[in-house]
Amino acid sequence: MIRAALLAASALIAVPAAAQEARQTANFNAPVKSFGRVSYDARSLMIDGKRLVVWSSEMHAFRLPSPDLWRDILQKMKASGFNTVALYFDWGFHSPKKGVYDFSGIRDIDRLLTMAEEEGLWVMTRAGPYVNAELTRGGFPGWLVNQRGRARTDDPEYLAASDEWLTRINAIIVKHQINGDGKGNRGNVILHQIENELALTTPAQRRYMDHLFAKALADGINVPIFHNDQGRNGYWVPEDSKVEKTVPGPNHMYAFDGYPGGTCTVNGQPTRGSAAPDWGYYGPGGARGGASASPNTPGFLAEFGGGWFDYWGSNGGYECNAVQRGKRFQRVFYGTNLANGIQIQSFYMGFGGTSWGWLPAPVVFTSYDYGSALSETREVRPKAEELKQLGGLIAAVPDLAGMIPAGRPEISSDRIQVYHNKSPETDARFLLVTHKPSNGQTSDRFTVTADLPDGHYTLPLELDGFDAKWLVAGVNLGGQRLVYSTSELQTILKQDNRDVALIYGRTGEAGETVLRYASEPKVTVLEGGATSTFDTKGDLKLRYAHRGLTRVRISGGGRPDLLLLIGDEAEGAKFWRTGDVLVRGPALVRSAKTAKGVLALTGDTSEATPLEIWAPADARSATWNGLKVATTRTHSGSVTATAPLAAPVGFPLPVLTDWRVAGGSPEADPDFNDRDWARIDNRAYASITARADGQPNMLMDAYGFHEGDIWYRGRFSGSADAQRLKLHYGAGGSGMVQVFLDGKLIGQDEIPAGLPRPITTGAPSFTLPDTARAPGEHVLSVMVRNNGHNWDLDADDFHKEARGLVSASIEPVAGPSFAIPIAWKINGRSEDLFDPVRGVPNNGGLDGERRGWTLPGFNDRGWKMASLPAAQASEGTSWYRTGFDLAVPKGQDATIGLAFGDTTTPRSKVAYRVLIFVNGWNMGQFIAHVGPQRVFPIPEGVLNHRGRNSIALAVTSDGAPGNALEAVKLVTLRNVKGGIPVRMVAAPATPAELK
Ligand code: IPT
Repeated sequence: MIRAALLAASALIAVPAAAQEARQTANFNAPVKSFGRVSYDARSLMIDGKRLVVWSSEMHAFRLPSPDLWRDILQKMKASGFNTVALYFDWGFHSPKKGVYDFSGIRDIDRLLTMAEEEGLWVMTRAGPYVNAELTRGGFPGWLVNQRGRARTDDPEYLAASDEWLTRINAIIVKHQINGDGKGNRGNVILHQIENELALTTPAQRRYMDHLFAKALADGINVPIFHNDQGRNGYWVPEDSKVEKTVPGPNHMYAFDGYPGGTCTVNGQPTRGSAAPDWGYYGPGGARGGASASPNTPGFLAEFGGGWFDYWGSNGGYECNAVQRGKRFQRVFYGTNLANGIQIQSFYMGFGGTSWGWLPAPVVFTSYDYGSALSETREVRPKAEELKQLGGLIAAVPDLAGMIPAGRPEISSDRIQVYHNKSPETDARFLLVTHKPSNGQTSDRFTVTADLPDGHYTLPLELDGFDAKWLVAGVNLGGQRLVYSTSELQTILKQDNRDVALIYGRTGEAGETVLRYASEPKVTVLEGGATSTFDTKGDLKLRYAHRGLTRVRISGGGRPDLLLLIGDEAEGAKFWRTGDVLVRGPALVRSAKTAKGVLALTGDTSEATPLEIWAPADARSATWNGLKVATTRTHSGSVTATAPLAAPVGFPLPVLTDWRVAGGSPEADPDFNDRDWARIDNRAYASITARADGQPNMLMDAYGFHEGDIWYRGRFSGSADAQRLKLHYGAGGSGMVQVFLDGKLIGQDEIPAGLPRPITTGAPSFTLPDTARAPGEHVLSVMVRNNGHNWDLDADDFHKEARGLVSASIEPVAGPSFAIPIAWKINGRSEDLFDPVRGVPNNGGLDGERRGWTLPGFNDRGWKMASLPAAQASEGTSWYRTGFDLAVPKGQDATIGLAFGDTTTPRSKVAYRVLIFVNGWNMGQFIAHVGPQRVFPIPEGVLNHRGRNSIALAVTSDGAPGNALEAVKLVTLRNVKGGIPVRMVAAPATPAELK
């Protein structure tokens, strides 16, 4: 079934050019509401009474099944300038069976929240029960699809189920709240989300929301509670909003989601489809909309597009999405949000990761890279460097929190607009300079004239192509007074009795920075070129071009010494600020800690890298990743390493040989023993899919099988009427069915990708061979590959669409319509997991999975030798296994992947599909003829980087010539020196360890 809802998420919102004229959309006199250490008014969130721009991005621990690496992601987020991380939790990931929950190992949320705190990030928890997130069933557990009452309503059965989950997840979250749990536990959670984009606002939904809200409070949630509206619709605004046409709900704060700015087309080309929307102070205002829908709470985007997901059968949009919603987009769009008073912004995703195993909903394939700032391979993308600069400004200028419109400046060009905001407390200014409309791409030189706190000034500016400038003016920074700068501020630090400031601009562009002094200071250009003038107002004006790195020392004038570093953008990107230390050079700086005079730095290098450090005087020597660094002092108050930091070394990857192969569809054999299989009976039918009258309930979920492959065996008596088999089945995105009669494949059906709206069910017909008409018993064996249940985006029980067989009839081609009786049995992976350590998403119902053929310790010596590419295709499923050793050099962090066939094209000409198991972990699905993914990154911890590994591939084919496994090789996708220690995730290694 094609559903418009599946696409709704990518809809563009057309927005007229910004008017820069602020509307009164917020109640700046709203009283402060306090929740322990967290409070807010209409202007911003506050922590301990201090205003804060919440600058956040999202990660999903369940999409990285190697808990040690969660820290890597959190460190990279922090280093990229974020002060907050947003976390979804996936109910179904923790609950294989009603009443059964697991929060251990890869599901250890307590550990995740502790890590976030240790890495110095605030946390927004988004606990569902429904989350969407391109997860199978949108995060609902498999067993929930058997509930007949409507989900996401106040149906008692549904509420009881969701309470089961909430009781457990809330118990973990409350311990990590900034306000503590009242029992001595405390952490960094500052905001908590209930539900997700519930756009149906019926009375039953209202009662449901009331229930969730009351449940959160009863469970001890004591930070502000919010819900994320699907768009700026005014759904579930706080009761005291009292804005016409909005829907009140039980929330403390109102938040909404938005993904404007276009996505990559199916051709994989970025576009600049729309301008940045004014979803706040400068917007159309009115009854429905963002800040104006909830005038007493700050602008809050719980999700703002930081990329987009990609579909089965696409042309591989992730690199494109990283560009579409990448550098410049971030400056223009995120800046417009900030200017509009969106004081809480979370980018979805900051790190997308991998929808390994059976996590994905039909709308996505295995990779959930998302084009986010941190790639699936854990690379810090160039767009993350820009985020570091923007986040650096937000951290350096606390006055940005709680700003309000300050009036329209004069602009010399009508192709330019400037959002001008001020802090009511300090009068500091924020000037966001964009094209008008903001997706303009012209090159312009112009002036902006404004009454700034220190006087009336005219700023000469440039905007070259799609871009924005985030400028601050009239602001106290450390011991300095910045009158204005046409450069952007990346950071400023106070070290002992001096300030070190880093500003940057586009390469080659002229810049000027004006600082205020009591008397003329001494200006020394230490490196590069800059000129200065001093006037009677006390303004020191520096002029320079942004090229490489210019260093200027300013002393005297009644202020502490200032070292002003002026870089072009690329220079700026080389700097990392960690606490009160500034480091220049490495590809990443993770931490800087001074103890006993030793500054211990950790981080990554991707090449031989010079290192320069500005640190307070108490740091007398330095180490990098534990090794002492010999340094010399520079004339700009820093030290430089006398030798560059070492580059990572290349390392060889083994060629995958010594494959072994075995047949994997024993269920097709007419003599297969299905004694233990469940009989198809007439149990309750909870699906939204209509079925033909008189058919029993054949759906896999009804029998407790929810993920992956499902087998049916049906016995019937041969007769002249056994001419055709008609099936109706559900199998998710690019799912399939294979049909065997008496041990021989008689056909298969694959659901077309239907890009970008996945088709999820099929109704094929198969002509039965003559043998079906021979008298006696015949056995039909049917395998359905279920590529995920639908999400429930529109709260219409879409996740209850049928999976597995809906109906099957054997009938004559012509003549009276009647069906031959079939006695069916069914088998799959049950709710009692045989591998609870790897958990819910890891396994489906293949015979080889149950036998542990996926596991590193399985003994395959009895299997036949094979080599790849496979010479011959086999019908049904065949298992290929091999092992290999890795020796990634110590102290290096690499991402290694598995690549199938010709990686220069998204699709093979031959048709087959593969479930990829690495050391027993189901790391995804390769569908050769559908694509686009053919390289599968395997995280360290699942992969043993220094030792033995095993691969098991379940290859499913129709057996036609050529439809066989292509070459499989290991590839290094990223390699740096540094990283963090990663242990192997403990999990069963041999079949004997399975339950
Ligand atoms: C929004 C969801 O809240 C989130 O879970 C995810 O699905 C995201 O979209 C897309 O990746 S839904 C919305 C944009 C209508």
